[in-house]
Amino acid sequence: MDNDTQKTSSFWQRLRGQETSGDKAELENKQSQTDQSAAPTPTETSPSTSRPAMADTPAEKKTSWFQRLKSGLSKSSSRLSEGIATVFTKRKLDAEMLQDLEDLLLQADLGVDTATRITDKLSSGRFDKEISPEEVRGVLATEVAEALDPVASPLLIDETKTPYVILMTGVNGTGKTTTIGKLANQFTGQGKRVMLAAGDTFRAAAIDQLKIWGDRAGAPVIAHAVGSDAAGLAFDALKKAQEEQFDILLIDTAGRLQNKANLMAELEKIVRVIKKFDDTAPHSVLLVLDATTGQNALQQVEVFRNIAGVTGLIMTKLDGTARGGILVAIAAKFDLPIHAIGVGEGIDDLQPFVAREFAEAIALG
Ligand SMILES: Nc1nc2c(ncn2[C@@H]2O[C@H](COP(=O)(O)OP(=O)(O)O)[C@@H](O)[C@H]2O)c(=O)[nH]1
Ligand SMILES: [Mg+2]
Repeated sequence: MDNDTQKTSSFWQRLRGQETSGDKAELENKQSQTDQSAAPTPTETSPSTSRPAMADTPAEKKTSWFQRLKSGLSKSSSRLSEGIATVFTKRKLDAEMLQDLEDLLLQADLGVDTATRITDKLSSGRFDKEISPEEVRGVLATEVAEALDPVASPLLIDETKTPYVILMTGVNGTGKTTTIGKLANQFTGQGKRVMLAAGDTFRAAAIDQLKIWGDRAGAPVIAHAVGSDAAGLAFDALKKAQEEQFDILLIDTAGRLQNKANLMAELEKIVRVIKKFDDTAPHSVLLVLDATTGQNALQQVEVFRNIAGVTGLIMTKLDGTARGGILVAIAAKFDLPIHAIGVGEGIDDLQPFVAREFAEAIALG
């Protein structure tokens, strides 16, 4: 393993209890020390607000996350399981049942590729044989997990980049600012020094909202006046983050897709300015997608991939939507890593994306 790889850490690993032995030793070490050193490494901007539930044991955390994922996706999964129960009332699998199943999967936003794969799988091995709704859901879970597996990938922070620059993009209202807050909180919870840049300079409310998240997460926010140049703001923030040796800089952006040319020009300018400081930055360009928009999300990936060079996806609002299947369609269509999912408005409601868990939650309920 080369040095860079060693230094590349997954902030999910520790939370998920998959820490390397080195991390584990470090954690145990910390626990055995005195009270004062048991606290996370203090930063200049140590927050007064609460941290994520880092005190939970990884196993507890994992169970509660899976429960929350399951309850979040319950609308999607109950719609699927009720549909499957209605279709598979006869005992022997026939062409009509397969057609009905395909329609059902398409209605659930899973996408043509996955729907066809599932019906092909069923027809090849089980045609004219007895089949139960449970078996169909089992095949659904396996196929969905297979479609998601290649893209489920944690966000890796290369610690040799200081700061590691993350540009957040996406249409207005998808959850960019909220997700920045959640991510920042997880990073500061690990003792990282995080700075936020209020690059959505279009609305005063957007700047204020980021400041509130910055307070909660214990991350200073660099902001300019409303209406000022977003690229200029990104420039100042990166300069400051470099000078003051911050570990991570998260840059918020506006998402006015109504005017694609303007948005493109603005994002390009931000990237150009960032590269003047560090030609390897931005190190991650994340696209935030709102699950409730369904098929629309596919188009957004297309657009932002072209105009912003998106490196990874985060899907929000998977709590309480019946359209969670869209994530499967996106995984099948685009070869882009899916890093995390949003399952609520709270600071702890951002989970790493795990293919098998998601597949089970949506297919088995
Ligand atoms: N239920 C739910 N709401 C979310 C989630 N993420 C963001 N939101 C809400 O979506 C709305 C828009 O979020 P915001 O971060 O302002 O979006 P932005 O315009 O892309 O910055 C806010 O009311 C958030 O609280 C999520 O995972 N679940
Ligand atoms: Mg915003």
